[in-house]
Amino acid sequence: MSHDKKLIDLAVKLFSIDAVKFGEFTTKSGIKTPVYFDLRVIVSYPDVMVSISNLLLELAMKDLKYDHLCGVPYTALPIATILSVLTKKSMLMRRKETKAYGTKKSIEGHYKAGQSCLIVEDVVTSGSSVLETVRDLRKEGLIVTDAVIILDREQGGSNNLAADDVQIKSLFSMSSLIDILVKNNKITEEMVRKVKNYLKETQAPVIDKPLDRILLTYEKRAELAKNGVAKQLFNIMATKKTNLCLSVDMTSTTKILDLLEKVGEHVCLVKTHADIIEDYSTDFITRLKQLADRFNFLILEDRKYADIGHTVSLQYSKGLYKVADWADCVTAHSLPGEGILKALNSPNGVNRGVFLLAEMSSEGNLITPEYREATVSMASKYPELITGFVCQNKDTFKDPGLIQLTPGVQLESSKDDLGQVYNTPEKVILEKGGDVIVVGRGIVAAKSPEAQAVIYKDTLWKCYLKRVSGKLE
Ligand code: 5BU
Repeated sequence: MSHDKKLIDLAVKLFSIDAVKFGEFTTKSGIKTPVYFDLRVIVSYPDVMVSISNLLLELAMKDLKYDHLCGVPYTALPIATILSVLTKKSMLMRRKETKAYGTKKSIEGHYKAGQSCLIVEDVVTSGSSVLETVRDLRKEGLIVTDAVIILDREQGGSNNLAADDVQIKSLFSMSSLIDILVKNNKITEEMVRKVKNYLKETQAPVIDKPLDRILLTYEKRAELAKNGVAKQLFNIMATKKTNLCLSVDMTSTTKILDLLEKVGEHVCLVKTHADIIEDYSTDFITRLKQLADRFNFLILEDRKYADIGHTVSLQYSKGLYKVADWADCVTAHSLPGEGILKALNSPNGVNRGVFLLAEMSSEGNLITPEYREATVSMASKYPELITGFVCQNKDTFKDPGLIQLTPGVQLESSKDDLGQVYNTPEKVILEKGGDVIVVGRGIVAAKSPEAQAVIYKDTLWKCYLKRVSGKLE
């Protein structure tokens, strides 16, 4: 049988098993479409899987050289498996989520950097799914230049991929498929017209880009936040036009309260270290809360919990400080594992949050990139509890509903005598992705803390506005 005849048979078969549907559908990204592909169903039809694999081999893969094959999860996995068996080339598998435990690898299988890998995918629309897989493979040092596809929707995918040096070869394009189907009386001329119009209208690449948190406003991010404290904090920042968190690292309650009287209106968050205060009392907390209400700021107790869950739950709610009673949010290390998050889970359903430490600002700290990633993946299981991460880099996490709290900031880059490293507001907001910026001694130790707080507030806010305008240069 000729290749053309085989393609016609396959197209008709895909239509008959509802892998290709016509009508009115809405895609994941909310776009209306008259044609819908769902190739997941092919696993129920071994004959279809065999014809697809053979045709990919004969038409798309003939001239390609590669050491490994990798299917884009998940629909293409069975096809990649068959192709691996037929070509006797080894297969690699990409995990969608990096494991928090065990090998932590995103690519499974045996390979060496410098080897090449061919991508197998079912349907390409914008090309973004293929690109995700390509990026992970390239991160491992694998060379990826080609992808074979069952169906190209002709909506910008091949251009997007070519821009990233990936060439695609597909069995069908949207046009060739509807051509076959109309000739075989499966769809009407009217439907062909509809599909062609739709293709014309959706020619601009419709890349399903994840929302880039760095470019989103705090108002928008408040809508996306899943933790109540994060939502509140984003809203406070947007209303008060400040992303300044003041770290009141002072040992006297009078000094702290006096300072907050003066600068409360300029900050969105006040960060405490209750255990450095020499005259701590419940009266102090009452007055701190009154200031928080009057000036509309939240309170973060920077306790950096780091023990087993049981101990942390006692540290959080009992003892001298009874932090759970008054702090909107606290900081915690991920080191002990998930138990710590269970221990900090909102007491009696009160609105509380946790900033997990994913990185530190101090020189020579022992946090590794793997630890940082595992911290973020641990947090993803507690979306309602996690307010954000204390971290130093924008790549640490993507979720626009979470807050990047960045300490180690002064107007000039410098260091203190005990390992603290300071970056400038421009650097932490524009380059490093900081959302809420922690300033301690930069304000507290200034001659006029009030005047200094205004300078920090204005500088930090300008940097934020510049960042969300997208005009970084
Ligand atoms: P500074 O005076 O601006 O250096 O104060 C910074 C504050 O932030 C201080 O309270 C630290 O305990 C806190 N901090 C930090 O500096 N670096 C970190 O990585 C973390 C917290 Br986590």
